[in-house]
Amino acid sequence: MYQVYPRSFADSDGDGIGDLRGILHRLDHLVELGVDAVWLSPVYASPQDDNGYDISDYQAVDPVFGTLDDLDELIAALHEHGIKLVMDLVVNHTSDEHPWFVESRDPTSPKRDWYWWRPPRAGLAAGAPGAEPTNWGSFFSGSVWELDETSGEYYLHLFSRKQPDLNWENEEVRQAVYAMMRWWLDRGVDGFRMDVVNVLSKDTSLPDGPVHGGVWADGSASYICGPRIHDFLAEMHRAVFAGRPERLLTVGEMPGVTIDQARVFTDPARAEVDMVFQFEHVGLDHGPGGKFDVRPLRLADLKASFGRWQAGLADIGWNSLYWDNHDQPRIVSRFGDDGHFRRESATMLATVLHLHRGTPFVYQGEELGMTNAHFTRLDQYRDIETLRHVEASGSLAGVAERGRDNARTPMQWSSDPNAGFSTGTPWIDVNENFGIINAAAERADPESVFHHYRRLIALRHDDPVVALGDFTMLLPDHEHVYAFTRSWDGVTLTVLGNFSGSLQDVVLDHDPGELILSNYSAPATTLRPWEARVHRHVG
Ligand code: ISL
Repeated sequence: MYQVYPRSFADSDGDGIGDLRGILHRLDHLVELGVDAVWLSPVYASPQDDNGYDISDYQAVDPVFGTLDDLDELIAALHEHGIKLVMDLVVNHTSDEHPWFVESRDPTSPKRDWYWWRPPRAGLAAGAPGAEPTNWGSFFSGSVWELDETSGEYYLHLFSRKQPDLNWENEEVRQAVYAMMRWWLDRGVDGFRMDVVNVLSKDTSLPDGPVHGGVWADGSASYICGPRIHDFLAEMHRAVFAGRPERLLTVGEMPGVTIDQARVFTDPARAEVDMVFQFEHVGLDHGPGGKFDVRPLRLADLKASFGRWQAGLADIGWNSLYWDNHDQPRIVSRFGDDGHFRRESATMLATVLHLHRGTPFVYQGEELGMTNAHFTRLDQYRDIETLRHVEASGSLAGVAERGRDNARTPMQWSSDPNAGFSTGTPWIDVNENFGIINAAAERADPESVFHHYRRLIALRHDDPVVALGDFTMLLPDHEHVYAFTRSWDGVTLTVLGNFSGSLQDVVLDHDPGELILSNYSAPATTLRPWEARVHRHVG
């Protein structure tokens, strides 16, 4: 599955912002790569406070991205190539400019209950310090509560103040969302990636949370996998997906989800979602201060984490596999070496991830080995999470390593001006390295990151052991080498990845068989810097 972040993919009309016709012009790239499905980040009508994750009309395309006709054309064109289209479903919150919320601001409106409106804390006046109904902090810094002066009540927003949370306790809210989802399926889309879908159900008593330092508390115990989440997802499945003849796909984005919960969410017998995006492996290099508190990764921790998820979802459920998306820094800069060994480390990381059991996701540009932005000035950043964090903390520490804009610089198509992304001024700076790292150069070089991704995708399509094989972790304590096997029907793949820039000797206690894929051309016994190898043994 390939994720397109439309704002940064390809701009067809020169306004500096990517759009649907831009994607249509670049379909060859996806076809050549061999992807089965595209996940399209939001293109709905939106004030763009959080780049489209703040939706003001679920059934319209934002003019910045094009029209509904363009989207129909994109769906048809993808389908002609056998590629499915999965839309982003953002229904924990709407935009504050959505007509539902505009109506809800009136305390006498029937839509008042569609959102979480609460009076100030008992004994305190609206707007007084500490008068917020709970002490919870927002994902984007500050309180989760915003005061509406007109009614003197607060509304809940786990994300920005322009993203009020819908009240999923309200039956009409749920039915309105399901109707909207059916409308998209009837239009031909093949499923949904569901934004923060495990926070839909809140503890309605809204208790205060523990303070771990800083002003605002952690309210997550009241909304991560809350009391009615399984009921809601099962109901959604019955109302939207059950009985449809098409093969549809759902993946729920679930920060804080545990393996035990993921087994329940993805148990086919329960019919909730097909897979979840879990966050454990992308939190291993966070310090106690959170994502901007940068710590080095210990490879043994990564292996322990993935190993637990592989074992935990082996018999029931299914894993998603990802390094990158529009919220994460670039993996080659994060766990690899984006300097001298960029090609080697990007291809090694891809090999290790893609040969796990589960459905791999490729985020646009990952297949080119695109790197972090390496921005140096605050005025280069656009992301609301980053800007709010810098405002609240007064510091840029960790932002260059962890800011979400690392993933959001324009797709590097060629060495033309603006990397061939736009003829106008891009909404965010193009990474300075586009002259060297770009799709045209990658396609021309048979040993490139792009062609390695293509080979990994082809291997998954051609050899059933990749999709179906059992997973066994080897060398769990080795500090630099990631090693595992996959077995199915008498075939065993052995996968080795060197997570270091130095030579590593590996002793295996089985014959790994023929070398079928590697990121080095000449054979050798010792693993070279960032080398990846896939061996295949039959019998
Ligand atoms: O990006 C993050 C890392 O700090 C997460 O906290 C992220 O906000 C969380 O994973 C939820 O992400 C999704 O919902 C957000 C949106 O900003 C993200 O882009 C989206 O992927 C609110 O809709």
